[in-house]
Amino acid sequence: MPVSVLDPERYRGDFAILSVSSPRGKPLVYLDNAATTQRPRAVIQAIVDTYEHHYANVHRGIHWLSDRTTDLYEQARDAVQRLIGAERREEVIFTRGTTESINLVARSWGEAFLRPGDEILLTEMEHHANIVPWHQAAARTGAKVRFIPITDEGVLDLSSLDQLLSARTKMVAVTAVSNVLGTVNPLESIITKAKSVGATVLVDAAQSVPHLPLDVSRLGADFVAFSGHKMLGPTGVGVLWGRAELLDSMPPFLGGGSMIRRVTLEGFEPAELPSKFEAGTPPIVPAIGLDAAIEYLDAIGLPAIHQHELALTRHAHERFAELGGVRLLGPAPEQKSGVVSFVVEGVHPHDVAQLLDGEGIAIRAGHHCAMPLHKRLGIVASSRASFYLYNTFADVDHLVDAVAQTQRRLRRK
Ligand code: C6P
Repeated sequence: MPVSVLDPERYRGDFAILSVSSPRGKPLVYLDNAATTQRPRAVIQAIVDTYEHHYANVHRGIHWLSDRTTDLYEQARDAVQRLIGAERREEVIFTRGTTESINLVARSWGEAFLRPGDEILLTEMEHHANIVPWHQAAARTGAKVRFIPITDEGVLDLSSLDQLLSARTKMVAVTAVSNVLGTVNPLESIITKAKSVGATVLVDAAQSVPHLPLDVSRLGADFVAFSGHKMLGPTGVGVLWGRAELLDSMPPFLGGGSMIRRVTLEGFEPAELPSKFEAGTPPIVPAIGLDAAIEYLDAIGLPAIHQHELALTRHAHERFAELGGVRLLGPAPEQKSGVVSFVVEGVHPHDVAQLLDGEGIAIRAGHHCAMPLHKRLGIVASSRASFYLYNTFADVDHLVDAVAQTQRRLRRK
C-alpha cells in the first residue's frame, strides 16, 4: 500500500455521511469533492448551535441577540482574512459562492473600467463561472474576450502569453486549479506578466483554497474568488477578496438594505466596505459554518491535505495505467491537485458514472461546466473522480476495480 503524510482514518469518523450506504446496500465511496465536499460534525454543530442559541439578523438589531450573531458573523470574516492572508478584514466580502463573486467583479469592475476595444484574457481551461460573466461584460461594454490556449497535455501554453498581453488587456481572469484537469497553474508568472501591462487580475480559487495554501498578500492578484461548500463549509456562502482601493473605486453590485450609508428620494450613498457589497440579509449561518470549517482545516493543515491528495492522485494514475484502456486527462500528478478525469475507451462517461454508482461510488460525469475545455480536448464529456482529506487508497482501488469491471462487462456485450 502507498503511504501518505495524512491518515484519513483519523478524520472519517467526523463525517457521518461517509458511513451511509447506497440504496443497493453498498458503502458510499465519495469521490465527487470537486463538485462539493462533505461536512464534519463540527460544522454541522456550529450551524445547529447558531440556530438554537445565537440567531438573529446581523448589523440591524438593537438587541443583544443581534449583537451576538453579528459578532459571530464578523468573526467568520476574520477567519477568512487569516486563512488567505488579507491585509484588511473589509477586503473580505461574503457572497453566495464563487459564481456570484466573479459576477460581482465582471459586473461592477467591468462597468467602471471596461471600454470598447479593451481585452479580457481568460484561459481555455476555465469553468463557465469564469467565462460567461466575461462574455456578458464584453457584450455590455464592447470589450473583447481572448483565451490563453492549453497544450495537449492539459497545461497552459504560456508561449503565446507575451503576444496575448498588451496595453489593451484590462483583465486577466484565470483559474488557480482546473476543475477538470486538476492542473495547478503557475499563477505567479502569469500575474507578473499581467501586471507588466497594467492589467487587473482575478483568480478563480474555487478548486485551490480548499486544498492548497494561498496568501493574497504575496500573490499579487487583485481579486480572489472561492466557495464555502467546496471546503467543508455550508452551501450558500462564498468569498470575494479584493484590494480595498479597487473595491472602493467600483460601484455596488446589488442594491438594497445594508449596502447604503443614506437613501433619499433622489438617490443613495453607498456604505463603506465590506457592507457596500453585501446588500440584503447576508448568508449569516453559512458564514458562521464556514468559520468552523476553516478551524477544522487549519487543525489538519492545507499542506498535509495537498500532499495526501497528491498521493491519491499518483495512486489513481498508476492503477489506471496498469489497467489500460483509460485516457487520463491533464498532466502528471506532480502538476496536479486531487482531480482525476478520465475517459474509458468505448464507453460513454455517463455510463461509467452510472455503473460506478451501482457499486456505491459517487463520481461526476459530463462536461463539468467546462464545455470549451472539453471541445479543445476533442471530447464531449469525461468522468471525474476528485479527492479530499477523508479519501483513502482503498477508495481509489474501489474506483479502478469498478472501472475494470465496467470494461469487462461491456466487452462481453
Ligand atoms: N465547480 C464542479 O463540479 P460555485 O458553484 O459558485 O460554488 O462554484 C463555481 C466554480 C467556479 N470555478 C471553478 C474552478 C469551479 O470548479 C466551480 C464549481 C463544480 O466542478 C460545480 S460545476
